Amino acid sequence: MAARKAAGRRKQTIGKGPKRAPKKSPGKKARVAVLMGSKSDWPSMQAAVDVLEEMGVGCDVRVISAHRTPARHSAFVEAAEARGIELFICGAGFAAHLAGVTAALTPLPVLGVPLDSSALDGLDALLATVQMPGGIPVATFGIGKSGAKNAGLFASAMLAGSDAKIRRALDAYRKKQTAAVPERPF
Ligand code: AIR
Repeated sequence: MAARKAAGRRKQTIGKGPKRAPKKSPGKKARVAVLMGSKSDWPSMQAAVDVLEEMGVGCDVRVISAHRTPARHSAFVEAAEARGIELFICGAGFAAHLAGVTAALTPLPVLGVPLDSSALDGLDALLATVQMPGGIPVATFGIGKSGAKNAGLFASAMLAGSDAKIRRALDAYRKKQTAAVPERPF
């Protein structure tokens, strides 16, 4: 039991550790892999993990770079489906090939999040992620944190079709969001 807990904690460690490690996912079977090209992407990609946690979706969070760690990338993606991963969320900045190469390595759905870490404010990553050649699809979201948040919500919605618990959590999320919008701006 203690060993399992420790393994769960290890799985959530990114580099030397994010500012706030995801809490709920370690106990849950990971259904979504959240990949990011660098530890420096964590402040944006945390938005996806926060949403998945709120929806009760277990996730496996990794730093994997299509350019800097290609062997880690292919090993992880090729083993993922057998481990129970059902879809990928991939966030990267600059010439962002993480989502596209992930999609090349697996038929599982890949959601791409372009990140605004370069001098081009994410326009480079957006084009690199969205402009996939026909045959290898990547569902591409908006640039940065809001794109990561929406990718987390979209992933949850994909899983909700066959999981009533996630569907209820999504309904509650929408209700709460609607109730939080004031009628007037003053
Ligand atoms: N990156 C890392 N390997 C491939 C890519 N595209 C991206 C990361 C990050 C940016 O390069 O996703 O957004 C800068 O990374 P770093 O580590 O230099 O801060």
